[in-house]
Amino acid sequence: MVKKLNENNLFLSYLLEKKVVVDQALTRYLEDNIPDPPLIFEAVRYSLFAGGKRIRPILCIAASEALGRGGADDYEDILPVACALEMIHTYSLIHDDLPAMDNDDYRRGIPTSHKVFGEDIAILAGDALLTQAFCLMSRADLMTRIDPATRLKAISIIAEAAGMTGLIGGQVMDLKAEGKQAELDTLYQMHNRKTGALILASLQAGGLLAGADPMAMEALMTYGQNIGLSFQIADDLLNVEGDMAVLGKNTGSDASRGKVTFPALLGCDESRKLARRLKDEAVAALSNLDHRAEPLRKLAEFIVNRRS
Ligand code: GRG
Repeated sequence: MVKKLNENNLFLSYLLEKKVVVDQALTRYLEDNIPDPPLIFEAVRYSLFAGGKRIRPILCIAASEALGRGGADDYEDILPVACALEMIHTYSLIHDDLPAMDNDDYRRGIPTSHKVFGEDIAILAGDALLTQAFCLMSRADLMTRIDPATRLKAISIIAEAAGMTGLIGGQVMDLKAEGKQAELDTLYQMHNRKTGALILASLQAGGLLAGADPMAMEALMTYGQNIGLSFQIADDLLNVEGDMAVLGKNTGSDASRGKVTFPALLGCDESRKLARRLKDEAVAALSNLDHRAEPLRKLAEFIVNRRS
């Protein structure tokens, strides 16, 4: 019991430490380029620093660390990509909250971007974040120890995950499925793209920058596919059973919009079991990696048990 508590505290310190590193890097990269007029910078800053958990950048860093790349120089090489992942994720949330999509008033415990800045600036803030992510990953003064072909491959993996075959395609499937019956297979496909693609890309990019061999990459990808889906199931469950005050956004919205979700299709208990099974499969995929993959194992637990 005491050992478990200590392990949990250690992991929470790990998450906090990485979040601070990512937040500092995001501030640095953003302030390298303050635009005129500053309104768009304010809108970007507002959403980027609204208290996100930084799961995707942390997964990217943890994947690289699992392969032995956890030194200070390694951080400098990985942080532009880790921060770009968070920028893309934040853009997707801003756009997802818009009246034309999910029409949400709160995100991360504060009013959504369009509620504060208006729809026009919220759309542009999302666009700016998406563009900025690719500017950041292609900056010649950063990631100087990574060979150009590897960097290009990482950018291409992330671009595909964000694009029509990934996030955007998944979002279109989600919007068009509202109010309709769907099979479990369609739900898997939709969430593998909408939520899973960027999570998988975070692990692939982290592995790639750390020089993963094919076996290690395979392990990271299997882990990524399984936690991507379990992340979405946990999110669906939080929308049914979560505490609004902890979540920082409204609950019950999926049901009222007629969204196709895992709890709607399988019930909460079965969905929870499925999330745990996927988590176990994710952890099992890392069996050939040593103790340096421990944060990834703990992250899988955190993702299915999170309250926000
Ligand atoms: C608009 C192109 C476009 C895509 C939107 C990501 C997405 C697709 C929609 C978000 C809706 C949603 C709640 C999806 C479930 C999974 C998810 C992305 C949850 C939020 O991610 P967290 O928990 O958020 O990592 P924080 O706030 O911690 O960053």
